[in-house]
Amino acid sequence: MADTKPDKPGFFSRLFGRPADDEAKPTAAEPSEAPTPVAPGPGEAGLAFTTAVTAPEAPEPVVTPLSPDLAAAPPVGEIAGADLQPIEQDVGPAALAPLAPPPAAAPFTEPSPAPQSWWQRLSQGMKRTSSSLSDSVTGLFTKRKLDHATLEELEDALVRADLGVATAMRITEAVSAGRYDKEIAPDEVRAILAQEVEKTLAGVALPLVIDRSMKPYVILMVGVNGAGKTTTIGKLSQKFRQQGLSVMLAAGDTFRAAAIEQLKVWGERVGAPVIARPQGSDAAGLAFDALVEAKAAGTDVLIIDTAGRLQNKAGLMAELEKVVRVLKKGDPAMPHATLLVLDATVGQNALSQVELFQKLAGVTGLVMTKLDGTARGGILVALAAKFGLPVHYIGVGEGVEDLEPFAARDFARAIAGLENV
Ligand SMILES: Nc1nc2c(ncn2[C@@H]2O[C@H](COP(=O)(O)OP(=O)(O)OP(=O)(O)O)[C@@H](O)[C@H]2O)c(=O)[nH]1
Ligand SMILES: [Mg+2]
Repeated sequence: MADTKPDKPGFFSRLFGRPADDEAKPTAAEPSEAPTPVAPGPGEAGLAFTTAVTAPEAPEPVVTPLSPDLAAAPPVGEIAGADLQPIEQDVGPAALAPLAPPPAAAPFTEPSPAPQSWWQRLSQGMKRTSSSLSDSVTGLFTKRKLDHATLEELEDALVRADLGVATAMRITEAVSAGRYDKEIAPDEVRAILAQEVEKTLAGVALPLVIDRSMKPYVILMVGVNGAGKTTTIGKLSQKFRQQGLSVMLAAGDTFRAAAIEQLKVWGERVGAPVIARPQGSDAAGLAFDALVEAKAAGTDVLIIDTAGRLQNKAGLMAELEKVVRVLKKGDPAMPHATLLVLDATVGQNALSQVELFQKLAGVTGLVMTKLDGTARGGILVALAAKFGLPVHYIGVGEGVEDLEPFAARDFARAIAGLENV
């Protein structure tokens, strides 16, 4: 269909060969020079403050005959000196935490003598989920005939493990089929569990395919605070770079200075330029600038970070919608992928997060992080059954290799506590 709006010359029309409307204006008006210097991070500020507070000259020891105990006490200067150390040590790292490179330093340090395979990391990471399920199965099926009560208890255990009612019922039915009133070994139950989970997941385990002809293929990362968006961007960038793709990052979390710094650290690590603006800048404008830069540079993949947002922050919600709108004005197919990053530890809450972000930004795929250290990994199965959205990657740790494409069979066997045969 022909666009009948009058053409306005500007960045937008030069870039996309069609007119921009008012949304793109503020962006076009602002320069896109990057990276923009950002305010000193909280780590630096924290250190400076600590030094100022904790480095007074020790006062002259006061010699008074008040108490004989004082004679045994260390001089005041020593006491003050002793106090300085712990304060500086405590405050420094704590203040640096948001800025410190994520502990994902593995590829930049000496390789460990026996590097773990992905299966090892996955199965170990998911130990808490699998052992809580496995314990229920062992408890229920050891030397016991399959009866109605056992099946109900199994269903309850599966629901408690966050697998979702529909999947729990399917698994229970599969376990009972032809075995009623017979003994069934826990291992058999685990094998059926794995089979059924795999069936549920098979349709959603889809790779994220980068269309190299896009230049840039635009990926928007969304999710609530702390879900793992920025870390996942770093891990993904590393993967894309290893595939020979050029990557540009947009520090669209303009909310926090530390978030911009965190992305810059990742950008440096993986060799991806980072487009940033000072804290508080318009995120949609930044996204647009980054798009212009990525196009000009012929970049393969542009990944846009966004601020984590909570359901009650209407302003941040509106900002995300604006980012999507501005990108769509460039090309209705943009963003080519909108990845919702979900933290597995939130369990059932992940379901409402999917609904919210689907409405807000049109999620095209999921990444589930923090499957390590939680017993709630079953939520991924419930998500698959309920939404059928592609699950592209899962994360089982903070390291750069702790993110891998999602594979239904591996996940199903890991959750059931089976070996990978
Ligand atoms: N254990 C574990 N930690 C993870 C994983 N993915 C991310 N993290 C950690 O989760 C914390 C939050 O990650 P971020 O990437 O900063 O999260 P974010 O979504 O960008 O957070 P905001 O910027 O506040 O919205 C960091 O300490 C990460 O190292 C994972 O798969 N496993
Ligand atoms: Mg972040």
